[in-house]
Amino acid sequence: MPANLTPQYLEAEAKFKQAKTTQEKIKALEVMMAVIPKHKGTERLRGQLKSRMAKLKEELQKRPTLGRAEQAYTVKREGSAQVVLLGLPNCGKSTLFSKATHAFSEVADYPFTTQKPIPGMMKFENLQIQLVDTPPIQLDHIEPGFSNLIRNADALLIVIDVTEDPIFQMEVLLEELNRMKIMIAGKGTIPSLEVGWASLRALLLGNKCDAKNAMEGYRAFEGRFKEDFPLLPISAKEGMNFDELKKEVYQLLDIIRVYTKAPGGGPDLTEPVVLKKGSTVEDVALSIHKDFLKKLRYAKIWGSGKFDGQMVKRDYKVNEGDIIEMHI
Ligand SMILES: Nc1nc2c(ncn2[C@@H]2O[C@H](COP(=O)(O)OP(=O)(O)OP(=O)(O)O)[C@@H](O)[C@H]2O)c(=O)[nH]1
Ligand SMILES: [Mg+2]
Repeated sequence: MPANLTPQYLEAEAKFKQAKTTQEKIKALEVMMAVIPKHKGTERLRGQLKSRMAKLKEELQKRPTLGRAEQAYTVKREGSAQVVLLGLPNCGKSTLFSKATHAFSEVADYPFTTQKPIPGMMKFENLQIQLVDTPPIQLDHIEPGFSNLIRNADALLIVIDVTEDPIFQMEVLLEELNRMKIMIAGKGTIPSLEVGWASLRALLLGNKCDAKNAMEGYRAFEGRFKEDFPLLPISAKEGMNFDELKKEVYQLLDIIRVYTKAPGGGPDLTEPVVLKKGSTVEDVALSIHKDFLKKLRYAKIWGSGKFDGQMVKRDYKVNEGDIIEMHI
């Protein structure tokens, strides 16, 4: 018997899939349980939802309430994505952060200047991406909450000072991430992980490339890690390669921008709809309003290698830059 899931259900399911925290997952699951059609065809699915809910609630209870240090590490997400900076003391995280976001974070020539995460917004074309400056990673001591901050991010920017044994710095970072059960991947597909592990995309930044003899350090670093990660030589101080940096961050995020327009009107190219790669016309409709998703019959699309104004179905996969006209 077919399940005949309703648009409301699918919408809640999409939210569930995108949920980052246990609370968000529970909220979405509650909606899924409330709106799922109650007939024989959904019996098994309803059972699965129920046991998923029980597991999530258990998870929530097991977690102790947040201590002060953990609270300091909770950063409210803003903009199209959250990207966390990571690096050893003095590598130039705050210099990069301040330059890229115009938000304030203290810079000093001594280590351990930054003591808690600081969010700021980086503009890239018509998007705002949140960057989070962080205290330095140190060997064998990770503040409570740091691991969650990293896990909840959409991607990482790993900052390395190329004038100070860059390969060693990267090894220390990989070791500490490993201790937190966080695997970073740059290129290719992310392998499936054991329970309790998280994976994130990372871009490696070889910083201080303006300094004397810095490029030698960068070359050695690049030689060692370029197979596995995207990397870029930068100077946070001088803003070297910042345009490239923003582009690479965008690529790392695996997102696309599409634009909507009303029949007869033009698109607003300053207001992109930001979606995960692989999203469909239905996801675009949902991002406008859930009623839209319910009523949507078809869409017309400009871009996508299609001829202009081609009619497409609800499950059509949209591409970067597409302009979509919804018909209800
Ligand atoms: N030459 C050069 N120096 C830099 C660059 N970026 C940062 N620095 C210097 O490196 C020192 C540390 O910079 P910060 O931005 O405070 O480094 P941080 O990684 O935030 O340091 P912590 O907060 O202590 O972890 C300062 O003296 C900066 O001026 C760069 O691109 N080139
Ligand atoms: Mg700092």
